[in-house]
Amino acid sequence: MRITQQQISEHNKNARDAHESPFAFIGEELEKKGIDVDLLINQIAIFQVAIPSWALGAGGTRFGRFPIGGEPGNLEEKISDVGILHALNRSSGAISLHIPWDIPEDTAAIKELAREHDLVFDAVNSNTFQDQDDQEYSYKFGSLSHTDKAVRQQAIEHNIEVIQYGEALGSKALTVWLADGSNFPGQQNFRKALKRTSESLQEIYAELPSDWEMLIEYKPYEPNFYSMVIPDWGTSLLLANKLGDQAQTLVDLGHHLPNTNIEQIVATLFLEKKLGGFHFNDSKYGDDDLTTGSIKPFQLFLIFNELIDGTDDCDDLVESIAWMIDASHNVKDPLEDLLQSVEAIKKAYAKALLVDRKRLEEARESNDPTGAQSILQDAFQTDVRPLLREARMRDKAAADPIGLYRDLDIRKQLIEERGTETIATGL
Ligand code: PSV
Ligand code: MN
Ligand code: MN
Repeated sequence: MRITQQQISEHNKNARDAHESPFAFIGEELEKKGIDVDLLINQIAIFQVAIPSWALGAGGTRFGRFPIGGEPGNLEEKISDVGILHALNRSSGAISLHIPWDIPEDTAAIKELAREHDLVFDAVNSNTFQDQDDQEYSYKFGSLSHTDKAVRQQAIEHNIEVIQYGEALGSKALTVWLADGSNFPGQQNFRKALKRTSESLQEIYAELPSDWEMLIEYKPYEPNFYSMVIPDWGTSLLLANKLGDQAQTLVDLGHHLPNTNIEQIVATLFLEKKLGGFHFNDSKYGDDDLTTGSIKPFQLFLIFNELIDGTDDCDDLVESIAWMIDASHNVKDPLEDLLQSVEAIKKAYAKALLVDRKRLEEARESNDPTGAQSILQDAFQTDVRPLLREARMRDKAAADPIGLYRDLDIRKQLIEERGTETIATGL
């Protein structure tokens, strides 16, 4: 299933009339403020967000799963799904693999297939939070932190194997998320567990190619509900600092306790040159993995505001961080949900680019909170949708990706191709 350039240009021809006047309006408004609109559109266009291979099916919860039909049954079909997204928005040009959920058996063929869809491979993710059929030791009581050296060794070797797969595919980062921790007070020796984790990570780090990064994710609870070995950004940063320059912290937006000031964490990590990547999603209560921007779009904007505030060159910023989605889709079509997430991320980025930084800094320096708030609100409340649409149309993507997805009845075609029984591996 592929979307043709002709389908996109026909769709765009029909969309052009309705697009022209809102685009002209915002263009004029921004030019009046001295903003170079072409430059802005270019900045929006080059921003790419990686799609996780584990979020292309209906996720479900521990209470039930409601398959959507036409789910990708193998890695080739997952790449094809991400290809559909990228053809529609030209903003999802990378895929992030979770191994062993998605083992690239023939790496050369998989790489070639991705190239045909104009996709590259983003960070590879290891999995030591589930037991696999052919595995010798269980991760029930942890992996890299386990009390038994043999279990730790098995988890270390798995991570090294994941790096090797990633190398063959052209990835440049390994993301490590550990479910290790304890469910009850007294169960685990905190100090020993952290020390063992640090030592295990050293062994993996030693195998990291020189142009790679190791991204260390943190999470306060789940699946362990009393303690996690890497519960917060402080612990992740501490481990990354011990490892060296190639180790960085990865911020998953859902991995914070309610009301945490995530933008401040982002600012601190960025200042320390230790912010390696994001897992974007949204959350009302915990690690809800909802569509990015569906609950707290202002928080997303504030995160981008910190990043842009902390850099001299936005193109460098876009290049230097691994931008990924990590969401689950219980009731929506996953492909529609992912399109919405990418759109929300790019909207937040575009709005943050509009902040009048000179005036904001003056307001801060003169202790004018009212002025500072107004400057941020002015950018946040700008309707940037025409800019994103223009960026897509210039890039030969669809003016309205979800609209075209629906017009072409892509889900129906996928169901005809793959049936209703396929279940995508992943969340
Ligand atoms: C854990 O909750 C997490 O956010 C990690 O990134 C995992 O690798 C991912 O979800 C998929 O289960
Ligand atoms: Mn995550
Ligand atoms: Mn998570």
